[in-house]
Amino acid sequence: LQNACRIAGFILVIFSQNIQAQNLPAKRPKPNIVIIISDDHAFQAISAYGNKLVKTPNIDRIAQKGVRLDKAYVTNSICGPSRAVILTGKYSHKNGFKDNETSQFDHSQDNFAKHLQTGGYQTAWIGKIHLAGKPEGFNFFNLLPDQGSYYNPEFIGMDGKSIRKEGYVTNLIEDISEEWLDLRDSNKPFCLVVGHKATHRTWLPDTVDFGRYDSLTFPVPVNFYDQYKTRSAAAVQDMSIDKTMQMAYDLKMLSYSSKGEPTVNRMNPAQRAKFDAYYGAIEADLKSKNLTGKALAEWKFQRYMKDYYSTAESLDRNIGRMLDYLEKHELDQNTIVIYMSDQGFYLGEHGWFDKRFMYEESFRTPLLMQFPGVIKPGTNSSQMVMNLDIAPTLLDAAGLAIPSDMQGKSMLPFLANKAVKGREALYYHYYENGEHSVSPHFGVSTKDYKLIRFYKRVNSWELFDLNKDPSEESNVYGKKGYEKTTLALKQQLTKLIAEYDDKEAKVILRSEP
Ligand code: SGN
Ligand code: CA
Repeated sequence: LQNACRIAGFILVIFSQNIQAQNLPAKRPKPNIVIIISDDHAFQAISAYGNKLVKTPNIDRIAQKGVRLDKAYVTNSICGPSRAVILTGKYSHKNGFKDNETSQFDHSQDNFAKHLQTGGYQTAWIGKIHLAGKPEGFNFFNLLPDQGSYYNPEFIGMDGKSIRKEGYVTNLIEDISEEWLDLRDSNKPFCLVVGHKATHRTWLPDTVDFGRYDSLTFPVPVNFYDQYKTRSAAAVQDMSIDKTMQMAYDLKMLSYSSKGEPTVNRMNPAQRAKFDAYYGAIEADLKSKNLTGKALAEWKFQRYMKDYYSTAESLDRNIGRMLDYLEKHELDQNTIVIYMSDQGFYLGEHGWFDKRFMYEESFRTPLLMQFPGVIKPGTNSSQMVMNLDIAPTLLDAAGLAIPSDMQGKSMLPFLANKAVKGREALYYHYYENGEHSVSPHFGVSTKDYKLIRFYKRVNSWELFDLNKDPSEESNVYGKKGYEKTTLALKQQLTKLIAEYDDKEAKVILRSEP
C-alpha cells in the first residue's frame, strides 16, 4: 500500500508539473500584473460584450489582445465583500467580510498580495478599496476613504493622512497609478490594483463628458415594468428607477427635494458653473413638460442612462491611458491586464438600478484578461468563473504556490488549454439586510438553471429555467415537471455548501421556508 501511495504521489507531482508547464512558458520572467477594478460597471454597458449603442474602445482592446469571459460571476454582489473575495480567494463567510454595513475586514489575514510580495513582487493598491483599515501586503497604497468622491476627492496615504486632490476622481486614480509605476524599482515584477470609483451611484460624469450621450435614446428594457409576479423576493426591494431613484440626489435636478446630499458640494466654482449650465438647462426643460406616471419613469431612465454612460466614458478613457502607458514603456508584452467590476448592475432591467440579487445582471461581472504568450488574442470563453478565482490565478501566473485554503481555482489551465474544463456550478451568498431592502439569499446556478433560497426578509425558494426564461421573470419552483431538476439542484446546493463550509447556509437549508 505504501508503494502504491508513493507511486500515486509521484504521478500527481508529474501531472501538476505538466499543468504548470502548460500554463506558463518555462523561461519567461515573472509577469507584471495590472488589475483594474471598477465599481458597478455592468457587462451590458460594454461594447465588447455586445452593447451596440455605446463604445468602450479601450476595454475592448483588452478583449482583442486576450480573453473575454462571458460567464464570470461574483460570490456576493456588493462592493466591499467582492473586493475582500478578490483579495483573499475566499467566500465572505471565510474572509469575514459579509456586508458593507456591519462587517470589519481583518487585514491581517492571508491575501494574494502578501504571497506576491514574498515572491519578489512590488505591490500597490490605488483608488477605491472600500475595506476600511490599513491594507497589508502592499508596498504602496493611496486610497479613497469609503466610497470616495467624484470631484476633488480625498486620498488616504500610507501615513493615514487624507489629502484632497483637485480634479476628477477617475483621472486622478490613473495619474497616481502612473506616478507609482514611474517610481517603482524596475528590476522587480509588479502588481498594481487600480480601484476606480466609476460607475458608482450617483453617476456623476467628468465635466468634459457632460452631455456626451444626449443625442441617444436608450431602449427601455423589455422587463422595465416587471410586476414581479411569482417572485415575492423580487417585489420587496427598494431599488426601482420609478420609486427609489431621487430626482435631486441621483438625477441632479437640484430644485427637487432630496433625501440625501446632492453630490455637487465638493465642486470648485469652475466645475460647478459647468454643472449648473448643463443640468440647469435639463431641469428647465423638464419643468416645462410636467411629466407624471410612465412618462416620468422613462424620463428618469433616460437621464440615468445618460449619466451612467457619461461616467463610464472617463473610465474607459483612463483604461486606455493605462494600456498606452504599458505599451509606451514596453511593458505590455509581459504584463497581465485584468479588467473587471466588483459586481454587475441593473440598467433598468426589472425596473431597477443597483445590484445585490443573484439574478443575472448583478450576479455577473465583466471580466477581461490579456496575458501575452499564454492567452490567445481575441478568445471568448464560456467557462464559469468567479471573482473567487482571481487570487489563485494571479499566484499561478506568478509561479507561486496556491494556499490550500483559498477556495477559488486558477483559470490558467483552461485559458491556456481549451481541453480543460472549469466549474459546473456557481455558489452565491448575499447577506446585507438594509439599504435597498433586498432579502439575504444563497443559491446555486448551472448553465441551465438557477435555484435561490431567500431568508430573513423574505422566506422563499425561486427556480429559473434559464434557457426558456433568460430574463428570470418566471419562478417555476414547485411547478409540475421541475421536480427532478429541483431535487438535483438541491443536492448540488447541499454539496457546494459543504464544500465551501458555509455553516450558516447549512442550517437555513435544513429549515423549510
Ligand atoms: C451606497 C449607495 C447605494 C449602494 C451602496 C453599495 N447609496 O450606500 O445605492 O447600493 O452604496 O454600493 S448612496 O446614497 O451612498 O449612493 S457598493 O458598490 O459600495 O457596494
Ligand atoms: Ca460596487
